[in-house]
Amino acid sequence: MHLHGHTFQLDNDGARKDTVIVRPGQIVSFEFDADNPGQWLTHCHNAYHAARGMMGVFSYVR
Ligand SMILES: [Cu+2]
Repeated sequence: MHLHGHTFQLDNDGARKDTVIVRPGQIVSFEFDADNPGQWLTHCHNAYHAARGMMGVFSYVR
């Protein structure tokens, strides 16, 4: 999964990134700085998955 507009840090990994592999049935949690308010696309990088709806809008206000 790819989150636009931010980088995040996985709870179990020190690297900052904007994509993470999420396997079927897996839950991934991460921490990020909410310092870029707006509407941001989040989507799967597998084009077939994205075309089938595996995308959404991540939004918040300051
Ligand atoms: Cu996918």
